[in-house]
Amino acid sequence: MEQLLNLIDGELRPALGGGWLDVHAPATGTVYGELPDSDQCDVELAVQAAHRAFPAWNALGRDGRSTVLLRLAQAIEDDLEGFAHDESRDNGKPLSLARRVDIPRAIANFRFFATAILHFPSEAHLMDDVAVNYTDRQPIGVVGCISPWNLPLYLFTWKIAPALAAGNCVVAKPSEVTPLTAFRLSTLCEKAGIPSGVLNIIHGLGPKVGAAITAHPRLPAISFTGGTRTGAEIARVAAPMFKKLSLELGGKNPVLVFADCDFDEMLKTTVRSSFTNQGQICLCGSRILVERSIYTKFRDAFVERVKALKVGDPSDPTTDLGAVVSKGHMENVLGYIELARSEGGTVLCGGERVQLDGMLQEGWYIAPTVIEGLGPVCRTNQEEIFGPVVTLQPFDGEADAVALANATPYGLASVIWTRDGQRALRVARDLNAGIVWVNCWMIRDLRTPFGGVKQSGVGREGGVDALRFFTEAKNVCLKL
Ligand code: TXE
Repeated sequence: MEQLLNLIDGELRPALGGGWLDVHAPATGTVYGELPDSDQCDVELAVQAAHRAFPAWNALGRDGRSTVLLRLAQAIEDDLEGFAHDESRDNGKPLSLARRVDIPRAIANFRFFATAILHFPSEAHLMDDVAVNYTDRQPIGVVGCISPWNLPLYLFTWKIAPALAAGNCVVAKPSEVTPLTAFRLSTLCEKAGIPSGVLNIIHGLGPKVGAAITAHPRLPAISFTGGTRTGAEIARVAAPMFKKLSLELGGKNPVLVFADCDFDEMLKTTVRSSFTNQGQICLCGSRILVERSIYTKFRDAFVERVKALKVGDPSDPTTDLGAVVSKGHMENVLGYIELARSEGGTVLCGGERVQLDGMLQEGWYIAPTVIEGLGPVCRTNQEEIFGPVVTLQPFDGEADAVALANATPYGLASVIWTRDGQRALRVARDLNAGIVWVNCWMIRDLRTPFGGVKQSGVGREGGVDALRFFTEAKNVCLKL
């Protein structure tokens, strides 16, 4: 049994209350470890430590902090295999995916913000011979970061890296469903030179630890990634406290396939954008909208490719889909497949739990599922399922495609497949989304603003947007 610990004030320690929570391996459905069942007392300890550590961390300066974060990035890279195995075991995703995407991106997050802070621009405004203004972007002080289970280390570091680089100290909470790589990271901090109290990692339940972070009066900013419902709860608590909030929430992302697209490239990429990480990425395309003239051709070719995907042992290099993250989530996704059937949908492939054999027979596996025959307003096409499930809908012309694409309460990401450049520009302009990919998916430049509109969240992460979120702008006006 692995025993995971909190990191508070530079010390790895259990919860003050002494309680423990089970952690499961989705591939086998078994308990592999336990994590501290922390509560507001542990959060209080961490907040005090972080405030004590802040002056020296801020005084270290951008160069000093950059050096420490680069050392931490290197320490993760030196242990990439270990982190990848832990991430796969904890989340159920294929080891090949953790090795190729999750851990390299966590390393890149630290390296990106360790250098971005060195070039973080500020402004001056000269008023002829009257005065000169400069904008001083100072760190907020101590911030709260709460992250989800789908890309555990990738999204955990996406928040703490800019927060730390900007000079803040952090009280962070990884998901209780996938705590392992955050714990592994905490064992590297001291050697990397992260001073005690600068980064504090508290494990435990959302409504206990996450809620305590959200409500803590000495955490003036909260950066959250997770479900829209939880995001609304965090906003309900934080808004009357006038906290600064970054909310990266759910999505119901459309993929618009026009008849003039590069069919083979589109098909290959659309299988990826549908089922990577078992469809558990907020950027996955779950509603595929196809121009009617090629609908049948697309449907038959797509279903054939999906049927060929291998659901299997995450440690097997030939596996395309591993296990979904928890028993509860598996049941939730299977429930949505039943709902789709009851709403009149036709399941073209998948649609059920996959029972593997041997050690894996109790694992939480779902066959990649393609559904057609549902209109835009049913629950299946309105609600985030966040599993290996996509729906197909035909459209007639550009205006119909855009209307269908925008017809949900979400607005995070979207994909357009067309060879017509003018049409790509027009449709990209008209889509209610924070991110639009044209003839590609998941190409990520960390300098770009990342986030969504409507119920997909508030604010933007990435690049200067993240550094501006984790700093406060002060206008200083000097009379000449
Ligand atoms: O997220 P939660 P979950 C969506 C997806 C998924 C749904 C729920 O639809 O099915 O969200 O997933 C902490 N106060 N996305 O359960 O509950 C919790 O402990 C403060 C999309 O993982 O939002 C965890 O650390 N914190 C998303 C974090 O919030 C609370 C990625 C996320 O948990 C809390 C993941 C509370 N009251 C899920 N309750 C994306 N945009 O990528 C929970 N938490």
